[in-house]
Amino acid sequence: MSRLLLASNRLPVTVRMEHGRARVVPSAGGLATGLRRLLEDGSLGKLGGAWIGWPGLPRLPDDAVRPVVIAELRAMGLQPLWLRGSEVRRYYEGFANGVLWPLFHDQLDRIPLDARDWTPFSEVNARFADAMAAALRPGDTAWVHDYQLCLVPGMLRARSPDVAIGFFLHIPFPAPEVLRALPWRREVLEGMLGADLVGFHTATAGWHFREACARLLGAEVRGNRVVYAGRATRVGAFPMGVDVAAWARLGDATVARGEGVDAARWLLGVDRLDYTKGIPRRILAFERLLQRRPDLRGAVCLVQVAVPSREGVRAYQELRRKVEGCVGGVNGRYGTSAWTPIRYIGRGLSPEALAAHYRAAEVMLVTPLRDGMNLVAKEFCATRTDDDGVLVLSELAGAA
Ligand code: ADQ
Repeated sequence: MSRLLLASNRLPVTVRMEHGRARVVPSAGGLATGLRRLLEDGSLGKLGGAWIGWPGLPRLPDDAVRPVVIAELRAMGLQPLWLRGSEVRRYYEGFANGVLWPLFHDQLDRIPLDARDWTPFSEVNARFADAMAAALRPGDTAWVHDYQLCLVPGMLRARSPDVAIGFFLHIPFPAPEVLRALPWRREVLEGMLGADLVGFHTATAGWHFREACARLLGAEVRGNRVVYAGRATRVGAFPMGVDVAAWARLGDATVARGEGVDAARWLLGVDRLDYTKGIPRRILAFERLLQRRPDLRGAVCLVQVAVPSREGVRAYQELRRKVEGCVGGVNGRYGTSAWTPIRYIGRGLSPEALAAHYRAAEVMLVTPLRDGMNLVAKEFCATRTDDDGVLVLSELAGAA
């Protein structure tokens, strides 16, 4: 039987150490929520498949705990790839999130001048390729996810030449002129071209990729295929969706329980705390609304839910301070003892609580500066079985 073997930087669950014991909890973020259903509805198990990834611990667990965690994960079809503290700092925070993430979101000025974590980045990609090659049997399909593992398809191809490999990028792919800023653009493109099929959320990302292969590698582009080094790679757009029925049920259930009823009229933002999501500008826009429309003061409020992420990266620590400062500034300037203009929730919410927020909002603000897709916009639409509510959606999100 042909099996499916997945690899992503993070597993769909995170292992946390609490008082010497390991606890397994769902991971946050788009990739995890988007693909977790494969695990939950048993599709991965039925395919006899496995999922390789980092369980999110900042260091190796003790010898005493490790076998217990491994057994628990294996029962779920998951295979942990442990990262050492230095690998988390250099491969993950340094290169993947410090260089590739801003570059692929067109934020060139956020790339550090001394980008020096390429070597650990490619070493960890090689460890993933080794782990996949060891787990593969003839006839299996390998499915590699996202920018953190962009070198894996090429490395796996070198180890297992005949395996069918798919690669999916969850974030935008930049225009060739932007990618030119990366000294290792050849390696990145060649890594992705190790796959038989490269998928993006949008046609634009696929077009950028084909153009980059032609201009920066000299590859031949034939329709949606890129021919390079004697092999053809198909490129396609496969926009990711959400579980519409599940979000609709969650939304209806919160209304049935009478939750989310509030005298104020809500504008709502729900994001990972990330500089690509446009949170400070959203707050400035809300302040401008209060300036221009004094009649709305006391009548509307902005509810911003922001779950912290990548807290080890300096840009994210600075963003957090900036957002908290903006919120405090607006509340200080306009708030009264009876009304707080911005209600800020600086942590993650459960799906039930998120659904209650989506249903309570009059206006949903999804205003990223650049976003591969953005699932929040789709979750909002799916919960609104009442056909009410307004979605303000940035044209710079794939979801648009
Ligand atoms: P993200 O950048 O993480 O994903 P997004 O697509 O919006 O962005 O997904 C976020 C997910 O996390 C949503 O399912 C949402 O419900 C959840 N979430 C966000 N804030 C939350 C909060 N405060 N509390 C609880 N849950 C919260 C990346 C890319 C996106 C792409 C996805 C999937 O950046 O462009 O859509 O992967 O490919």
